[in-house]
Amino acid sequence: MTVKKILTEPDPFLRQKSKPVEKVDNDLRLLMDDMLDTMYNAQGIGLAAIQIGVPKRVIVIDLLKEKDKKNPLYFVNPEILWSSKEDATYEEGCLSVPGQFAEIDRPDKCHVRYLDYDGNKRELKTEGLLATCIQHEIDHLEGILFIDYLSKLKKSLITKKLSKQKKELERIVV
Ligand code: GNR
Ligand code: NI
Repeated sequence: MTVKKILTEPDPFLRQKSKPVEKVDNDLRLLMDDMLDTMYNAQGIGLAAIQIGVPKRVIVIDLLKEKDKKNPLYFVNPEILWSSKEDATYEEGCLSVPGQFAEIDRPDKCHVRYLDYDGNKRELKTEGLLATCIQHEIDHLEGILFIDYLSKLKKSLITKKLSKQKKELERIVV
């Protein structure tokens, strides 16, 4: 169980497409455990493996509805089978886009097929925040960030701000 470093925009790694997992084995479960630790530590509700530098199609989510009661969900090779025509709007943030938030429209409901922590095939019907979060995480597997849905101007303001912050941090650390 280890808290890993979360990659932040702009980082070319975040733009790469993650590869399907061939087998859910103990090594993969160790990765999922580390992802969960990293996510809880950063107080996020979801994390994709690519955010800690591993280009595999693995997602963890915990909406943390009840305080002090963990309810982790694991999705390996998730696929969206169906999504609703109706959209929902949520204020999204991303651990890889620190300190930035924006309202994003996505389908309100979606059905996903995936493998769970034990490698069993599963399907889940989701709506609301869980549906939004799964879609946000599946986007990471394709190298997509929520800021890609904003206007060119808004997006470039955010990336400029983040690269400036990064350069300043590097200057201090090095
Ligand atoms: O912690 C997170 N909150 C969040 C809020 C609205 C929509 C999506 C998310 S996911 C985000 C964590 C993260 O960056 N996952 O990739
Ligand atoms: Ni994210």
